[in-house]
Amino acid sequence: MTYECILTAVHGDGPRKTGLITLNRPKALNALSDPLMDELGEALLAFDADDGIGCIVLTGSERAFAAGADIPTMLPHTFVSAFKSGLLSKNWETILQVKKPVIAAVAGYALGGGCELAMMCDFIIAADSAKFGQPEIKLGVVPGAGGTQRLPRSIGKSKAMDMLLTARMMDAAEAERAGLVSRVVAAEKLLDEALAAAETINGFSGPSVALVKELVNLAYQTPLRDGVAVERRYFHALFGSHDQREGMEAFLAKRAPNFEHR
Ligand code: CO8
Repeated sequence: MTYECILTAVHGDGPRKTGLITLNRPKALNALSDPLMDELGEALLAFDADDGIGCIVLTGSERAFAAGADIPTMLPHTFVSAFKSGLLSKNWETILQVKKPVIAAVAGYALGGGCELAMMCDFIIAADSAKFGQPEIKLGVVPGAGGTQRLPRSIGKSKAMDMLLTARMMDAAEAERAGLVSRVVAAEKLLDEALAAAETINGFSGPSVALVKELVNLAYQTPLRDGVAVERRYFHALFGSHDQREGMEAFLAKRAPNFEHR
């Protein structure tokens, strides 16, 4: 499949591979136009449906993961036209339908919708050049893809308010201290690190991986007691899988497991 605003590739040597999606509007710092978001939605769903893919890595360029939604597209809208059309692509939240892990590999700017898109991924690996921010307030608007909701859950109220109200950017070191990103690596190692993390995940049992993702996301939506109850049931359920028996037998036999993702 050929796209105009993104690039796709498949990486890895194992039986399950990694789908790599690179945002590719360099002249606009990967601003998230509707055509780009539509292509991204399509590519994410295609990798999610492909049994040969275990994990997805989403990245941008050295200079920008994405500098936000496309400002020229938004400019002419009125409240009524925004409300009636939804304003931006319906594919802004397609990423939330993906069952496989999606790792954001962020270098340079991740601003506005770019920061929101990174936060919709399952975890963020940052280059030391990464800069995160929600500068919508400077444009006379507010975030529209979850920034006011996911940022406080990720880094706490005080830092989130600071970033959202002052529009200041957070560098990679501060983002790691605050828990927004899981690790920071030298910019030139970013993609290798993200692909290596994906490769590790690809080696595990697909059903366990998908259920871990679902359960962690559930933690944001349910009281603790209910979340733990669902976790217990999924723990029990995996004893009906081939891979539970294989994983435990392999451990006891001191050999590598041969997971069949069933
Ligand atoms: N949209 C469109 N074009 C952009 C954007 C953008 N968000 N950001 C940068 N560009 C373009 C510039 O216009 C410029 O184009 P040109 O060369 O044709 O003039 C090119 O990228 C390079 O940008 P700069 O010359 O400004 O580069 P600098 O290095 O000087 O500055 C910055 C880099 C700091 C990233 C600066 O470009 C900037 O501040 N960009 C805007 C950041 C921003 O405000 N982002 C938030 C946008 S609003 C949003 O994301 C809301 C999301 C809502 C989602 C709702 C879903 C339903």
